[in-house]
Amino acid sequence: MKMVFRWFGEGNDFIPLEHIKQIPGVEGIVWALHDIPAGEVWPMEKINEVKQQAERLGFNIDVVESVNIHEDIKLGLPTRETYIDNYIKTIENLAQAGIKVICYNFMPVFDWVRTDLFKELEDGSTALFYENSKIANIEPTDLVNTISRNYDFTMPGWEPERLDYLSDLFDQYKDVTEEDLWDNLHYFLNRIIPVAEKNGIKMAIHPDDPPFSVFGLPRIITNKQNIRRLLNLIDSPYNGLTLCSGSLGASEDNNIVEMIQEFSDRIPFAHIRNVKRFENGDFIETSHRITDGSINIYGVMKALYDSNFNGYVRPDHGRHIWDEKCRPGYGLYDRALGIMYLWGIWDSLVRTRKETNHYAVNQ
Ligand code: DNO
Repeated sequence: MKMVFRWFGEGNDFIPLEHIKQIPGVEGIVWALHDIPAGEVWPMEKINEVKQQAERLGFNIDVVESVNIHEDIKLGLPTRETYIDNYIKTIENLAQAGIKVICYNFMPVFDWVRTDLFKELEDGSTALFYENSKIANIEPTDLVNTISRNYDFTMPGWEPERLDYLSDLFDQYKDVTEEDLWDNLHYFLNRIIPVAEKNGIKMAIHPDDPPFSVFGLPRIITNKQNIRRLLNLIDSPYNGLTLCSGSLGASEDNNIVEMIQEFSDRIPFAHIRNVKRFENGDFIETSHRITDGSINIYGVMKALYDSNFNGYVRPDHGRHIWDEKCRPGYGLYDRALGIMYLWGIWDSLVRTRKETNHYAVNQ
């Protein structure tokens, strides 16, 4: 397991790389060029700039999250050709800089959706929260205005180029069914997976967050059956999955451990975090600890370990604790605690296997 940490870039993240360096066992940063709109080519100079910043502290930049997909590709419009050509150019540029994994998603309009970014937990910390009844009674534009317009930074997944044309986008998706979305994803993969293969980059699709339709938009990367379908669309190790325990875990029908057991050889990258689900379908993000949420984080780590997982893992959204001023979900403190929890489980699995082998040898 290679531990990595998401960082939003110089001048765009509250956390200096020097602080990330002090978290035990972090080998690389997970990054993106957040100022390049979806659909445009990522220029070599800008990629190299991040590489230099990271390498100064001994970090790799092997994992990119995300190269976002232009809506015209998801909608299957004729204009998708140019955007796919640009995507291919970006893959080639990233390969030149040594990138190994590209995380992306295929969610229409919105990436992740929550109703409250700073909901208080019992311990006084705050975290991202999803409230079913609120979604049922709010217009998407109002949600955007209450959630994401209050900051002087752009949140990933809520970039201005999506939000400024919200009602047009909703109109365009009016007649797009889940099957249309599958077709458009298949078309996109047919063009990019051969390029990814040639360039040694694994494409790792992120599941939909939450894993069900929101505001009537189609969503397809939501459960085991659909992930199997995605991986079978093109049966190549370069067509992979970002296993996100928190996104998939927001639905009680998803058994993450079983998914890892079935798909382990197609998971180059994992996001590990916990969420607490409520009976009415609401959910809140919690600490990574197994007892704080609904997800069997120990089981997730053990399933990865048992499959000899050698990919990249990052802690995912944390709570906001100790009065930290940070991006929602992306503070330093709780994600660092999360890492130590993940290492704790991992190291004891390694230790147990060693001791068992030793015992067996000495019998
Ligand atoms: C939110 C993230 C997502 C994720 C994308 C991957 O915090 O988990 O924005 O990066 O869905 O493409």
